[in-house]
Amino acid sequence: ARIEAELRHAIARDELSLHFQPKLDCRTLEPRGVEALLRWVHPTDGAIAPSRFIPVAEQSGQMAALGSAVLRMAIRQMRVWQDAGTPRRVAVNVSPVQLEQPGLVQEVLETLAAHGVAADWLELEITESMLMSTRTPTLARIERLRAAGVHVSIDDFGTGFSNLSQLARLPSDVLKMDRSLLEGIGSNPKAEAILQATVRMAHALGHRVVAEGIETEAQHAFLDGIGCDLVQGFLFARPMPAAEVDAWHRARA
Ligand code: G
Ligand code: G
Ligand code: MN
Ligand code: NA
Repeated sequence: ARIEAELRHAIARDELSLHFQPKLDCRTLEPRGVEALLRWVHPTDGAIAPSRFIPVAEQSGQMAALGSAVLRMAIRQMRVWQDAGTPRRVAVNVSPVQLEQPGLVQEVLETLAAHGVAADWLELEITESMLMSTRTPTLARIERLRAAGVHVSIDDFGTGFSNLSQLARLPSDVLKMDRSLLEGIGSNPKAEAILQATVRMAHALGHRVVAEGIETEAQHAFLDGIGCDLVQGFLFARPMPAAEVDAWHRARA
């Protein structure tokens, strides 16, 4: 209840910010964009994890406002990167509550236009379970965003109950394999076979594949061997404030 009340002030008091975690080409390790991850630093309680406050926001009717604030912060940062001559694709996590808002498409496109950022620099991450349970109007909204050039990725793939054949029906461009799928690499041949089949099927259906939560060289080597496109994880870079992302890029150049 206290988190709920404090969250109402967090936006106005400027306690929210975004960190950005790089995604890299699996083969060449060239940087290929970032995922925006919300951070809340409360003035007395310190950092509060999104896994604690996002469910509270969803249950207390605050997720639409919070999601709007995240979109504005992300697109503002995209403009800063664009002006600096270092445009980066930014992936923003979107909650089911936001996708149910009839005004979402207009909001996203207007915010991009207001900041002079082209739609195809923006990616929206939507969880697998959300996409599977979604209703027709929501799917139509996602399709309109894609038609405007926004990329859509299926987040946390492998944690839901979908099978690979359902992937063909989803309005998406990118599949993000959940980090729980990577745990068997090097020890569980069946888990490895599932990863390989997932990449092959995703490619056959026209999706790029991102593996997230990579922590070891062995995981990276295996994923490279099965043709995974992009990688993201602590092995390469942690989520960081925008200025640290810039320093990270400069250090690699
Ligand atoms: O670092 P990490 O603790 O940031 O994120 C934990 C969880 O919170 C992840 O599942 C992530 O998708 C979710 N999350 C982080 N930022 C956002 C956000 O801006 N919006 C939504 N809906 N979820 C987020
Ligand atoms: O659900 P979503 O994919 O949006 O969540 C991203 C979450 O994964 C964030 O909490 C982020 O901090 C975390 N994360 C990113 N890379 C790694 C990693 O290599 N290992 C672990 N354990 N978590 C990671
Ligand atoms: Mn995500
Ligand atoms: Na995930």
